Amino acid sequence: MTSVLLIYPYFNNPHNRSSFRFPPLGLGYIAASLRNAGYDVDILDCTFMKREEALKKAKLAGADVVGIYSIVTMRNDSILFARHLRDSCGLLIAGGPLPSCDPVSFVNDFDVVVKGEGEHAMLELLGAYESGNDLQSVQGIVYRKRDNDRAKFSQNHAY
Ligand code: B12
Repeated sequence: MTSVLLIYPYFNNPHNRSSFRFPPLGLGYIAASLRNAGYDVDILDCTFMKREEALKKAKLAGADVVGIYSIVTMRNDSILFARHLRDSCGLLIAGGPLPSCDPVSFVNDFDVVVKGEGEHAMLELLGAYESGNDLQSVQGIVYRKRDNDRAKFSQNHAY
């Protein structure tokens, strides 16, 4: 069955003395939803890692499908992971608060951007990926369509 890696590209600043740390709740929800459907899912939480180590782990995981979280402070790192994994996975998906409100700035580096909640959208995307179907039927996503070598955006509205 298709394997999935979900990445939380937050790197804690070693000078940060605060004892508050926040696990990637949204990715946990998505992982639960996919695991309930029988998928093999791992979460890579980079909070206490160094970039080099995290990039290596992500590549070694060898997942078919990679989903990466982003907010404004994680934008550069989410794109760094996407470029690093571009050629080693079958489907690269961006999600979270920033891709939800600015999807177009992610479509060059990702195959698909999910707008809003990811639990159901990821299930639909995995279904389309496994059956080789067009993404046209998946609601709430933005992706690049190639039409006679001209790239154009397609936006499937969920609401
Ligand atoms: C709690 C919270 C915090 C906490 C903890 C953050 C954490 N790591 O959990 C604290 C206080 C630390 C925090 C800090 C900051 N936060 Co804050 N935070 C929130 C808040 C209120 C809730 C986040 C949450 O837990 N949501 C619930 C989970 C279940 O939802 P979720 O993470 O969004 O995930 C769902 C979807 O986004 C989607 N999804 C998520 N990831 C992925 C991945 C894929 C592949 C897919 C397909 C889908 C997907 O599916 C998930 C499940 O439905 C949101 C506002 C909000 N209402 O969402 C702001 C919010 C995320 N924070 C924001 C900001 C700006 C910050 C700070 C930069 C503030 C600052 N100036 O310091 C810092 C950054 C911290 C950092 N780590 O870099 C912004 C992000 C804006 C943006 N567009 O990027 C938000 C949206 C608030 C806002 N409206 O401005 N934050």
